[in-house]
Amino acid sequence: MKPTHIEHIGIAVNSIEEARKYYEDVLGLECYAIEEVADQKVKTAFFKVGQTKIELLEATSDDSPVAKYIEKRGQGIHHIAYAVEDTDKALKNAEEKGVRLIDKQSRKGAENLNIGFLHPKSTLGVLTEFCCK
Ligand code: CMX
Repeated sequence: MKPTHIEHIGIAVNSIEEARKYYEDVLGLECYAIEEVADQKVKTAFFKVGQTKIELLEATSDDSPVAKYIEKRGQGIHHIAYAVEDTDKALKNAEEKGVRLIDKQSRKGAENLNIGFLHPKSTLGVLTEFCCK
């Protein structure tokens, strides 16, 4: 279940409208999509950097995981998402190796990907996502 590449890096921000200025004006990247993921209580904005994407995450409610993250740690890198061939198989494989899962089964995330999270307490403090088409 080796990941093929880093699909995206999720970055928690207070405001996509404010944060995108840095990605567009300083880094020269283009925001190609803005999408709300109601299930995850976030609004997302995507920028491509080669094969990898930057995903800005803005909370859409006070109990959003991103709102809690910013409250505790401030804005910054929130998670790393690895592209895998099969998210459910990758989750099962991680669980068999003793990793605590947040998602026992994949669910739909931004861009209609099948996503699943591993708990940061089991992954050396880095919230880790698997995703596939
Ligand atoms: N990275 C690293 N550690 C994190 C973290 C993150 N993104 N989010 C929370 N933690 C840490 C907390 O700091 C806390 O550590 P301490 O106990 O040492 O203080 C611990 O994990 C538990 O956090 P919590 O705030 O007590 O618990 P939560 O109820 O916030 O749950 C988590 C944490 C990771 C289970 C929850 O945020 C979650 O389910 N995340 C996955 C879903 C998600 O983040 N969705 C948004 C992105 C959607 C997308 O990309 O589409």
